[in-house]
Amino acid sequence: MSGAGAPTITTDGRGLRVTVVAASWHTTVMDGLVAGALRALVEAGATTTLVRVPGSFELPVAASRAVAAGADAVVALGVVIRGETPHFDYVCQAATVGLTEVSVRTGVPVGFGVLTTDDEAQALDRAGLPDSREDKGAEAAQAALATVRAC
Ligand code: DLZ
Repeated sequence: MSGAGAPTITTDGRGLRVTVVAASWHTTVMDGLVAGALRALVEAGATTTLVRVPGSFELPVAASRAVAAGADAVVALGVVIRGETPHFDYVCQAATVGLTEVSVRTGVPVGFGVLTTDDEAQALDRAGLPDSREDKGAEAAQAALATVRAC
């Protein structure tokens, strides 16, 4: 975990089936997020499935279906960059509320790895790429595993 006040958590994914649901907008950033999440899950010993959807708006339904198919945890990854239209707010709101609803309704942890940034540079800095400061894909994966173990 990174950022002010972030905890240090250890994760054990052995015996867990984890589905990564990932949007496809902003390819370079998404490549970093997906790679970081899968790396963290494999290092923790989890079994992984990757589901790609078009945009972050579609993440909640993909998460819901993953839970219905038996996932022990879901990691949701997306990038929404503020534009000059209100679309940013609608997509962010739909993804955030939808993923929260899936998690609370089903009791299955959903790691939230949806970046909502003002520009692409901010997103690249959090994407787990070689020049990034942070790896939000891996952090979302670790949070999902830790929540399974905590509950
Ligand atoms: C339409 C749209 C826009 C403008 N921006 C993004 C974005 O920055 N990130 C993202 O993941 N998706 C974006 N989308 C697509 C929507 O999430 C969705 O796929 C479409 O509205 C179709 O349902």
